[in-house]
Amino acid sequence: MAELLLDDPVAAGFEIVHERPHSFYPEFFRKGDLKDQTHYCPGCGHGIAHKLVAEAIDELGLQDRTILISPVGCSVFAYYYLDTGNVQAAHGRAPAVATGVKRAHPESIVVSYQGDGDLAAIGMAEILHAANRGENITVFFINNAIYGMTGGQMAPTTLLGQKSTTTPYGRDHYNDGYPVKVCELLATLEAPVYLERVALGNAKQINAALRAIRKALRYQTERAGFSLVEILSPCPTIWKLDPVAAQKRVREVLVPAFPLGVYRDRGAEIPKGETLPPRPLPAPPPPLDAIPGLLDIDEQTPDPPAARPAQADLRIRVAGFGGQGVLMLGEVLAEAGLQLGLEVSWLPSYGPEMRSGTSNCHVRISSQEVDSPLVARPNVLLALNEPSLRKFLPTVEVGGWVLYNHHQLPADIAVPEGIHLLPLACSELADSLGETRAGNIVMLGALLAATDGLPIEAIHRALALCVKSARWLEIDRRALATGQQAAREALSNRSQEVRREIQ
Ligand SMILES: Cc1ncc(C[n+]2csc(CCOP(=O)(O)OP(=O)(O)O)c2C)c(N)n1
Ligand code: SF4
Ligand SMILES: [Mg+2]
Repeated sequence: MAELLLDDPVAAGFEIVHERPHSFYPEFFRKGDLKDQTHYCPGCGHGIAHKLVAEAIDELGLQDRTILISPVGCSVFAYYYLDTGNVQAAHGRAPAVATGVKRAHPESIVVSYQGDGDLAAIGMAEILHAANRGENITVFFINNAIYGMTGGQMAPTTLLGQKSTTTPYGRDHYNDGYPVKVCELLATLEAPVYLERVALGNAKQINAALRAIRKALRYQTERAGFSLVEILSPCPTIWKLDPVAAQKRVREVLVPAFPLGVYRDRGAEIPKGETLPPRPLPAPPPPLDAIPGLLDIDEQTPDPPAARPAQADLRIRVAGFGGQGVLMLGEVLAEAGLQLGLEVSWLPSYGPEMRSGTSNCHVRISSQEVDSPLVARPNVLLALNEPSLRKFLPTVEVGGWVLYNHHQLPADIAVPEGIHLLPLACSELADSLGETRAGNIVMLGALLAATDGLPIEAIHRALALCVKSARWLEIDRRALATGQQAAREALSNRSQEVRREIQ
């Protein structure tokens, strides 16, 4: 009989008046000795809040549409309990993740579930901006006035005078500021649709919490916009109280500090009989074939040349001053790699100054997938100024090439053994063409002459794509040819010298 009761009580003639929400997994698995417990301490508000959320999802029939974003905190494992879609976000970032999920799947019901450390400390920017954008998501904010998971540090909502591991003498507003009232704060914003604070201090409060949770979810189904329900919640373990005393503390200490109530309800502002206007959906994206036109891209991209190098592994560091065209030179190289059908990456790195600060970029051009865009050991260094040469020369791989923007190296710099060096006054050569700033492309021409890594046709195609002005394209083409010519001469003079030395 006992088995029959458990397996199918309806068949046994019983009427089910209350059961575990279907939005909960039938079983919660934990390992070893812990298998009969949830992750939560006895009397923890998270368990109650989970159950209310699961019940509301059931009642609204949203289980198959709901995606829960779990936080970092004691409820990090919310996905072990709620049988919905689940994503776990980095500490504080749940509203940003929820935004992405909701925008990608507008018909899903996206729930961000967060503690007070998560939402109001590290995640304050995320929640403010998601609320301010009026994202059509629902946030359940579990305020237990402490960092539970990490052992009781002060949270933004910790009360004045409350002791925590980081406020051992009690929170003092001179040092630690005042408790942050999240509902009141968000109510200063235009966009939120529904903000209510509830509590888990007794059965009556818990019932009111369920109503608020249900309403917040319903508003999302109506595309009303951003809702947040703040839930004052007991944390018996860190508060060092038994579960009953912890609930009492919610009623007698937390509620007076964080008044319960509705801080915004656009639904209530709508006259009776009318419904909330649905939040307008964003304009649909333009059709794919309209995008080149919108971005002003010439669709007649040349066909890639047939000869894709079978083996390519160029790890290039381009470095110089801001304004020397360092990043652009890297872009042209990467674009040339693309033109050859190779795998490429381009990673810029520059100081805050717009001009004359340092600037460098990492370029990889490879016949294999690029595992990392960082180039720590380049096999090509294009050093457009002396500080860059000094900084990056020691990093160049043996067998690699170093091109330096001067006709000779500084006297105190010795080229490490096995490194090919080509000093060439690229900016001066560009100057003779009437544009000092084309020194970067002169150096590119020199690189083509020195190595046979990239065919010139690919560079021409890349230049045509990267350089928008016809005047500059013309200058760059001449700069490329000048660099090639000058490098060939320099290299041939050098080999004659070497031959002479040998004779
Ligand atoms: C980026 C980052 N910073 C800090 C932490 C450490 N950390 C984990 S949980 C937590 C606070 C949790 O407190 P709360 O959000 O209030 O959740 P509760 O455990 O009280 O439910 C912190 C600071 C982390 N995991 N990641
Ligand atoms: S430490 Fe507090 S918040 Fe965390 S599970 Fe225990 S009672 Fe809940
Ligand atoms: Mg907390």
